[in-house]
Amino acid sequence: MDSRHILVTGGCGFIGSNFIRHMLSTSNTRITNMDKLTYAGNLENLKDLEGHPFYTFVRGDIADEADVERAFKTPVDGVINFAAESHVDRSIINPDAFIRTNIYGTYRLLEQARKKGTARFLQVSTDEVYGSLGETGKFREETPLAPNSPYSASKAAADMLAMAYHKTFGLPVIITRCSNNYGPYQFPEKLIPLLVSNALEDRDLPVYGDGLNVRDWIHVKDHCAALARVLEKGVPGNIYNVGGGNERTNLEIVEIILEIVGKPRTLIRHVQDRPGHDRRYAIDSTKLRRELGFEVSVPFRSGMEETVRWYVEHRSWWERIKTGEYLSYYETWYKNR
Ligand code: NAD
Ligand code: TDX
Repeated sequence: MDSRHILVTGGCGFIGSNFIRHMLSTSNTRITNMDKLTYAGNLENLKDLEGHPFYTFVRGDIADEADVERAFKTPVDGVINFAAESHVDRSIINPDAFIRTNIYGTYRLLEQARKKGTARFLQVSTDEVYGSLGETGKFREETPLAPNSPYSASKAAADMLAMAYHKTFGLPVIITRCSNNYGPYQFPEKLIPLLVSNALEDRDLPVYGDGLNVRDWIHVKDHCAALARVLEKGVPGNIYNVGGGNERTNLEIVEIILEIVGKPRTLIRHVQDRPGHDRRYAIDSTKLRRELGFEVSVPFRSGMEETVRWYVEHRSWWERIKTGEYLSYYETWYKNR
């Protein structure tokens, strides 16, 4: 599928920006990136691509019908929808934008793709739609949806709507559900970049509750490679789980970061737990491996060392973010914890 034209939404965020760079360096795909530039969208994440002949940026909101129509004006061969409100804690403070963007915005994209007869629609979803696991077991594609936060409920709603467009209208929808990503350009409200940047500033490292919640970490490079594979070879109407096979408690993550940056454990501060905090996520990616031949390639330890080094070397990137709106969010959320 070389020389195709893909519409990427939310490409100025963490995973979208890594994905666009991945696609432009590994294929002849032309990319239009439509992003609203919310607090999490940052043009700096793709500054190196300015003037690239295969890359176009348009500012637009997926929940705005006119913006979406404009984005589809030049025919597109496929859509990959990253655009979302993505932070669980913010969805607890105020779910409004989550409902609007994640549900209504996905609906607007699906509707336009249906009108235009778009050949592929990849909805980038999350393992959080499955809810929380106990000490054993893994999420499979057939695991019933049981989201616990406004964020994950909005993503689950979008998944169901996307699959309904496949079943009802024959739109070639594919859904991926990935576990927790880490890597460069992640907004420093998420656990790993928050801890690394706080440690570098000798600030407290907030750990929710007992710190024994488990996440399955995958390097963003592996997630992007998996998405490229699914875009090319995935079968419409299917869901593919994407996992790193790297289960770690949050406290283990804190310890690894402290060790890499050489800071003391005294920075750790246990704070009040997140309401509705999912205890454990673990993903079974057998289907992706067997049917599409995809394997993760970044070992966790070296991926973490490279990631921490990136935040050390890009201090001005996160320092510019940790001002203004960020500080008021951070203070509101952590004030009483
Ligand atoms: P992010 O918050 O870093 O980026 C989201 C991007 O979407 C930003 O550039 C933002 O400006 C844009 N956006 C928000 N609302 C928009 C709107 N209405 N119209 C157009 N653009 C809008 O998020 P991320 O971590 O890169 O996540 C990307 C996608 O992957 C999300 O759909 C998320 O649910 C999913 N996901 C994330 C993870 C993870 O660990 N980060 C894991 C699994 C799935
Ligand atoms: O300050 C913190 N302290 C802390 O203990 C923060 C921000 C988080 N945590 C805990 C909560 C979680 O158990 O760390 C874990 C990871 O938290 P987040 O980085 O907020 O990620 P999570 O809630 O697991 O959701 C992420 O993975 C799935 C992404 O933000 C979602 O977009 C994705 O769908």
